[in-house]
Amino acid sequence: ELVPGQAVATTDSAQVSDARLPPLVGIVMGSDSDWPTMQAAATALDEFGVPWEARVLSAHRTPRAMLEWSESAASRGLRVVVAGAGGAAHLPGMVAAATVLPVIGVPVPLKHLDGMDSLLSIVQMPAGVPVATVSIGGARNGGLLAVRILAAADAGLAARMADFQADLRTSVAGKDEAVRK
Ligand code: RP5
Repeated sequence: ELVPGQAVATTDSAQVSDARLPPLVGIVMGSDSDWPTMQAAATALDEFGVPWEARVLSAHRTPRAMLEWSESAASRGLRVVVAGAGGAAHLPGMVAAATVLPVIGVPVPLKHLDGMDSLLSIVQMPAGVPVATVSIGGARNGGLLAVRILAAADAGLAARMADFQADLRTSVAGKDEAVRK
């Protein structure tokens, strides 16, 4: 059974956070080696009860499958894509080229270049094809940004985001209290 938090096993594997709900967010990555980074996006979505699916689709190694998934994403009910890749990280941009959905790019750091290669590959998109790039390894923010995009048309989700932000304020206030003198 597909359970959130499990490693993505093959290029054909798919995961959903709740099999009863159709996924609203597609999490795609160029390799299963990206999953330890990308899992944070899934965790953030789970915290807000947003159903997601995850796929391994490579812009370079499985270009046709990547395009097929991207071109059908909106009609299948997805509303946002979080796409992560490392190195010559063309996946987020290629997905953005093949869908009308908003695409959030996550630069995955590899052992060389500290993820700067991934960042620059994702962030430097040509005019007309936007990818909203988060920080290197910033998959949690990628998930949270996806929640915010969905929350723009979902009052319940917006209220949960407001609660989340209030918790952040409380957390920082507690830390301030602990160290200030
Ligand atoms: C990229 O190459 C993937 O997104 C991954 O970050 C990187 C390394 O892939 P593997 O070594 O796991 O095949 O396309």
